[in-house]
Amino acid sequence: MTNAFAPQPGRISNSLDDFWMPFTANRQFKAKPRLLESAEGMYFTSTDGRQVLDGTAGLWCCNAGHGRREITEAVSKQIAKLDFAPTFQMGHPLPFELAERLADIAPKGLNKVFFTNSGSESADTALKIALAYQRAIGQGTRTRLIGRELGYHGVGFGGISVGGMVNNRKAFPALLPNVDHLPHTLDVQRNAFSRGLPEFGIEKADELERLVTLHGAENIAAVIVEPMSGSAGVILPPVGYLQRLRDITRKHGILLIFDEVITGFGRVGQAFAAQRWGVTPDIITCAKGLTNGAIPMGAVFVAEEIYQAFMHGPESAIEFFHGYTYSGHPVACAAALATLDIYQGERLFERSVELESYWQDALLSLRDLPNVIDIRAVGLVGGVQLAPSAEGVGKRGFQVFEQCFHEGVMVRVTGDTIAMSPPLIVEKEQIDILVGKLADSIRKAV
Ligand code: PXG
Ligand code: PLP
Repeated sequence: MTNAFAPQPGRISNSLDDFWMPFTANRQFKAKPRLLESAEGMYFTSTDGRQVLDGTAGLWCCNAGHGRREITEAVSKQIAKLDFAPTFQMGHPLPFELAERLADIAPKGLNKVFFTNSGSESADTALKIALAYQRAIGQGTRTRLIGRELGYHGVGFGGISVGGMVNNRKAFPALLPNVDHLPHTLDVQRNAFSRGLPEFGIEKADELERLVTLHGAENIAAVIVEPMSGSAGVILPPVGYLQRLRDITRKHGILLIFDEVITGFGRVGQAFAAQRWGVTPDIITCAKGLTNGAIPMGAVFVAEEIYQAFMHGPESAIEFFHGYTYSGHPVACAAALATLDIYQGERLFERSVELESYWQDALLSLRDLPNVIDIRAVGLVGGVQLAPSAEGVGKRGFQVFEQCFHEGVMVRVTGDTIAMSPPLIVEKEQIDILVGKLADSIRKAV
């Protein structure tokens, strides 16, 4: 039993034993915990009273920074006024208002919004909409889904089936049938230390033509990709790649889904990556930044034509047999509305473009440090890839991550790549601190 908390009146025990932590080395963590107790602006405070600069917006969530009073107040007011109301054959005003606000900032034409509670639920919802849409338009043979190697679409069975991170899949052999994968676009050999989008790799999109030939266009429902892969270590789309995917999917009647759970809400410079890179998919998934991480919520944006394809049959018929108890939860909606007000009032989406070149310079200054083999940065997201140590993949990365936390900055590690995505309110001096501490930690790692 580990006692990690300062004893507090009323707490039954100070043990860490009973919480089965997600995506965590539980035994290692509980032996040497990293616990956060409060947060304000760009900083967490740890349970041992240290200030920790947030280099990852929590877990890619808190784009407006922490402790935003506007969100706290909106949530408190809403929970007192209407704590819950069903949205199955009932309604309340907030999700309608929120959907309209979201449609305003989404790429043109993606103006119908289905609410979920997480990115995983958004991904599974998007896949189900795609399959049901193809049936609705008389294309019922289109049952195949195509994801991409190294893709992350959450942890539902749909998401791990189209996802391409092997550890998330390998213990679960009974995945969705009829799935295939495009190759990933990480190419350190040709693209290392690119500034912005990598020059090489557009031809990886042509693999979709090969899959169409292999499976038959008439059997493929949708392609799902992250416009920029976050979880797998910040993998950027090569120049022209997303447009090529758009051209091929359109040519063959295949829906294109962008999973923007990380890239949504200003991470790469506009509201959505689709807008930053000028490619409009048929469906967009999001979560995280939608409520600034304060209350769980996700959403799926759908093109008008897709929604309309469902609006047939008797008016009394439910058009889509899908939904979550908490779809459009009033408290989550209130959090999202307050969050959008902040994003717009403080022009935070624009800020990640304004700071982009400073951010890229700062990160690229690490290129000559020991073991740094690639640096990738766009908007306010960056990845620093280290060579694996002799002890095995991920060891060096974890050591740097732990050292960073010790030095007072929180970064994210995946394999041997350090990923960073500071809140969009970050100041240049804080970028310097973040990158400086990361540099120190890389130097200290063996
Ligand atoms: N799609 C994408 C593109 C994501 O990045 C999800 C779906 C799932 O969202 P939920 O809310 O169900 O977790 C995500 C989530 C990491 C990390 O390692 C990334 C995510 C979650 C946790 C850790 O960087 N992305
Ligand atoms: N399991 C059971 C037994 C349920 O009754 C429900 C919803 O009513 C669910 C799962 C799904 O829960 P949610 O709608 O929160 O996803």
